[in-house]
Amino acid sequence: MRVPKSVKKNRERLLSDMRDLAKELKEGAGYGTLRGAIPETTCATCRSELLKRARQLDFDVWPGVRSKRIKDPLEWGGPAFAELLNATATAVGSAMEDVLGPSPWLTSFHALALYPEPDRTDAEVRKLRMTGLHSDFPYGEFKEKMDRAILTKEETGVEGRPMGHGDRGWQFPPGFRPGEPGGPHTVQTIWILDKFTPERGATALLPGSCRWKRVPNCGPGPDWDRFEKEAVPQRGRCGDILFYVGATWHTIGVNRGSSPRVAILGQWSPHFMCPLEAHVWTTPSRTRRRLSSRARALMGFPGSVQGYGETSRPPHRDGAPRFLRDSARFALDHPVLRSRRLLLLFVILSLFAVSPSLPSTATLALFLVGGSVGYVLGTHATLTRMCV
Ligand SMILES: O=C(O)CCC(=O)C(=O)O
Ligand SMILES: [Fe+2]
Repeated sequence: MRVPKSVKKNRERLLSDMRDLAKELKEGAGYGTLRGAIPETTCATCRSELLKRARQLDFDVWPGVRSKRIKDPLEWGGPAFAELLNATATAVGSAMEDVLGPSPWLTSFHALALYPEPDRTDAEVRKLRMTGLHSDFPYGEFKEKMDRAILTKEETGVEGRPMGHGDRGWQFPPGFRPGEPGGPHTVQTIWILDKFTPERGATALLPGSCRWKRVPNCGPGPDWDRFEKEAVPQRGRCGDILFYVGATWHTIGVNRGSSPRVAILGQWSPHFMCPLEAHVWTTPSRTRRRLSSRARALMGFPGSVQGYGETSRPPHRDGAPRFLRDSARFALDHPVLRSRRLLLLFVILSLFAVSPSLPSTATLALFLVGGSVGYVLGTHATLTRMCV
C-alpha cells in the first residue's frame, strides 16, 4: 500500500522531534512534548471508552483530587488502544533505546480521569498539589541475557559466556552504568486525550529535578517551596504525548474546568526492570494481533523482544515444560484451599455425591468429576499462558 506524501512527511517530522526530545530527556530539562503524534479520532474513542469504564470505579484515595485510575485498557478496550500504541511506536522510533538502552519496554499502561471540581479554592488546590508532590522512579532486576544478545556479534566471549562487563558493550546507556552518577532510569509518558491547561489540572513538572538524585518530600518545606516557584504546568492538546524522566518531581493538579481531563499514563523501563503491570499476560490475542511488530516489542511481548528469545520475559521459564500435575496442585492450593467458600462448595458437593439415599448421586458425581477436571485444565491453560 502506498503511503501518502503528507503522512510520510508527518512521520519524518515526528521522528526528528522525538530525537530532539530524547536529547532533552538525557541532557536537558528531563521532559518534552511530542505534538500531534496520535490521530484525534483515536484519542476521542479511547477517551469515551475510558470514561464509560470509569463509571464502574471508585475515586482514588491519594492525593485527594477527584481522580479515577482505569487499569488494563488493552484487556477490555477496543482496537483504539492498539491504534494508539501503533502510532506511538511509529512516532517514537528508536528514541527509547537511545535513552534507556536495548529493548526498553512499556511496563505500565493505564489511564487516569480527573473529574471537575470547579468550586475548589486556591488554598485547597495548593494544599492538594503539595500533598501530591512525588517522583515515579522505581527499580527492577537485571538480566545477563541482554549482554549475550548485544555482544555476541562483536565478541567471541569466554567459555560461552558473554563479555559484557568491561568498558565496551555494557548494556546500560552511557552515563547510567553501575557506579556512575544517575543510575538506571525510567521514562514516563502521558498521552493527552483532551486538553491539558492549568485550569484543567495539567501535570506540573520541575525542570532538571530528575538529576538531583532525590525523591521530594511532599507537604510544606523547602522541596515544595522550590517546586511551587519553578514547576511548569504542561499544556497540551488531544494527540500530544508528554514524556518525562521518571525521577522528575511532579504533581497532578485539580481540574477546575467543566469536563473530565482524561489521559493515559505509561512507564517505560529498561529491559532489566520488572513490569509494573501484567498486560503481557492479560492482553487478548485479538488485540495483540492488531499491534505492529514494533509496538509488540515495545510492550515486551514474548517472542517480540530482541535479547529475550521466544519464550523468555520476566517472570520467565525459558521454555521449561509445565506439567499438568503441578497445575492440579496449584488449582487445589490457590483458590480452593485459600478461598474457604470454594472449599465449602466442594465439600457439600462431595457429600451429595457419596450419599446413597439421593437419586441424583450419579449426576452429582459426574458433575463433581467433570467440574474438577475442567477446573484443573482451565488452571493449566492459564498458567501455561502466564508463564511463557
Ligand atoms: O495525571 C497526572 O497529572 C499525573 C499522574 C501522576 O503523576 C502519577 O500517576 O504518578
Ligand atoms: Fe507521577
